[in-house]
Amino acid sequence: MDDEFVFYRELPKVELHAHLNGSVSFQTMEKLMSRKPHLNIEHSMTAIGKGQRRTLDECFEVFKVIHKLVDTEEDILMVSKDVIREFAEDGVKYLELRSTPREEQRTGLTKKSYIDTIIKAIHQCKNEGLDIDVRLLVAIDRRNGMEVAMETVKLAEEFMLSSDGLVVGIDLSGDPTVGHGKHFLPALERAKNCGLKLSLHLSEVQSQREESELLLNLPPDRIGHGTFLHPEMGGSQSLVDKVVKNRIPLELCLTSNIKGQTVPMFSLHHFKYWYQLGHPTVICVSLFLLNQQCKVFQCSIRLNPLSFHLQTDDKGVFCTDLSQEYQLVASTFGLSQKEIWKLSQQAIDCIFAEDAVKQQLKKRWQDLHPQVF
Ligand code: 6MZ
Repeated sequence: MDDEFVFYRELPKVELHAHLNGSVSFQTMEKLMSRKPHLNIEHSMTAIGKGQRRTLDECFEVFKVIHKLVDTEEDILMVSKDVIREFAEDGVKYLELRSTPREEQRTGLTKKSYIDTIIKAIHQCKNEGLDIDVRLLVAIDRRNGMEVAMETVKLAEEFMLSSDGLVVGIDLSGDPTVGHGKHFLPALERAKNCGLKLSLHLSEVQSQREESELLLNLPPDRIGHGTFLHPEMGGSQSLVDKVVKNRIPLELCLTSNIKGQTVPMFSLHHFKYWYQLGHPTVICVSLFLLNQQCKVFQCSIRLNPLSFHLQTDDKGVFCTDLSQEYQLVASTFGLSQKEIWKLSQQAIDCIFAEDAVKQQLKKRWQDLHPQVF
């Protein structure tokens, strides 16, 4: 193993954008497939391998296949525990999973037992001593419409009160080309008012500009993707201004955006836009002109009022992990290990768990800090 590889594995990391059923590994898929051989599902139907790409539509077809394989409490328990363990093995110290509660008449699965089972998995992982702190966001799938969205929020509210702080928020996700965000406003407002945090997929595709304007007024606590928010991608300055004014962190998922073809190549990823926006001062610009890019980045981290974080989105479907995502950003945008370290540390401030957890994580990062920088 080379030093680079070891550095990214050992880097303590925070994962805030991980869809449970998109995060199922090859090994767990094997187990699921052997439980349900009659479905005739193969790996090529559940994952997008190296060098492959799909349209976003095709990605959503993949989730439908995975959902067929994960339809009992037993499956959900196994999948959740495996996913948590794999994130822990990848050096993730704090994880926010998100998942859409489903019911399956055939197997007796209910939306409540769906969430209960994920919570059970979180507890079991903790009892097994895994070095990872896990929280859950209950997801609204926009394809299911506004009534289901409201039911989902009510369910999340109940769990927020009964789960000892494990259920912390709501995710709005699903096929971005379906439905309009305005229909979800009442549900999202209710969630916000009762203390659930909001992480919303925004401007994942270009056609969502008007919707993003509306949803940014809530405002959300974090943004998923935000690929088309900025003017160079067909968004607008007013969208960017709202994000900046409210200091809303962005969850950035590079491999997911490339494989889902919403971004044509890594070097054009909007990471770059938000990074450069972090150079509003003369100091940064002059450093940039001196071509001291490392210093510029240090500066941007200190001065940048925004946060953008690297996340996996669907590590199983897109065949990646968080260590790879960090390494990818470093190699694409020329960041040093010291800058990468700061990037991972910065994510702690954007977690939805209470302040005491933030303080514990900051202490962990301090203790794990390498001597070399
Ligand atoms: C929007 C996504 C997504 O909820 O069954 N999901 N929604 N954009 C994406 N970018 C690729 N990736 C995943 O996990 C799978 C579900 O997460 C959402 C979709 O609703 C998908 O069905 P769960 O655990």
